[in-house]
Amino acid sequence: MNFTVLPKLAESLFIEGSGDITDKMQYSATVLPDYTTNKAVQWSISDGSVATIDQNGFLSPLKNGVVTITAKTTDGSNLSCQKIVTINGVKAKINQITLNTGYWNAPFDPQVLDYTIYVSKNVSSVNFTLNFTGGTVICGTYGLFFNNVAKTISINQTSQTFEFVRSNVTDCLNATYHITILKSEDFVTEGTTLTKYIGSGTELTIPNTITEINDDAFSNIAITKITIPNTVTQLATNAFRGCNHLVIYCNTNSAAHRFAQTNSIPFVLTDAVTVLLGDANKDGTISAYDAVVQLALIAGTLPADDVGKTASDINGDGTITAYDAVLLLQYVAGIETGFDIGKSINVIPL
Ligand SMILES: [Ca+2]
Ligand SMILES: [Ca+2]
Repeated sequence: MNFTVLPKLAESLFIEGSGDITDKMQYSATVLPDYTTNKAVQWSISDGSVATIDQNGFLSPLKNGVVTITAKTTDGSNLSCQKIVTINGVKAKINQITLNTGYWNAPFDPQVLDYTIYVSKNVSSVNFTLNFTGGTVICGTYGLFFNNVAKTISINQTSQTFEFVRSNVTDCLNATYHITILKSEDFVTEGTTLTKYIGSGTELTIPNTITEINDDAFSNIAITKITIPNTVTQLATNAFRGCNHLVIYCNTNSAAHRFAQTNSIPFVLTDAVTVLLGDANKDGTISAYDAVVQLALIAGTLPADDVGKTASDINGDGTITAYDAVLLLQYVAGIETGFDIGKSINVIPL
């Protein structure tokens, strides 16, 4: 005996979600009975100039008004359900505000009305460019702005707040955006965390008041050298995103040293000591006395330090032996040894 399992069709459908909204809203459609095989629905809206709805039921108001949204089953049952939605309090939007300089505390979002922008302390004017459709945008004494046309505004004080009033948009409330321009030191901080570098230098030293460096603090700028003090104990992975020619200057075993190693960024250890190869007693000259020191190091009668040990190991095999002393004495006697005795070497104290 053969059984054929037939799909269970929807028998009823209703829309869940508010009928009175002021902002975006996601609607859902409940399809019954629960064991309906295909519960997918298709969404539509009566007036696309008032609001839009996507196929996840996500409604985005464009202006105030009344719309009817419809959910329709797609399983062949041909059921549909409608809901009347009244939209109130929609604010007119500026789609984008850009400046020719500065660092925004947050990315521009048409729904967010207040921002702070940090500019370098020697900036005397900025160009605002606004993008909007219909209506007007007026900013204080600077008057009317035109869509996508840059306007230059003087920045005379350390901190200036500009009010952009978006108005005359049909069936929308006016919106007032506030943008504060803050003249800042090149290193913008929050507490002791460095959030952004806004200067134009290419060789920088992080102030020793900084303990943390945030993601993108230096992203995509042309710095070639940065000195990071030991006070910095945390560096975010993407602090130097896109800084392709960067060399980090730091101390051995500092957070910056580990960061450079982990992220394969070239580094220079600034606490390295320069010593002449062969100068076992570190007095700046090579003499027969250095061979005496070498022998004392071998005998253990003189305490060894990393710099002296490295300077004493003429052939660089990792140990100090009588052979190293012989090479040194040959050098003192003017005999060519084939080793770089007398040349500067860098030693990192451990
Ligand atoms: Ca010496
Ligand atoms: Ca040796």
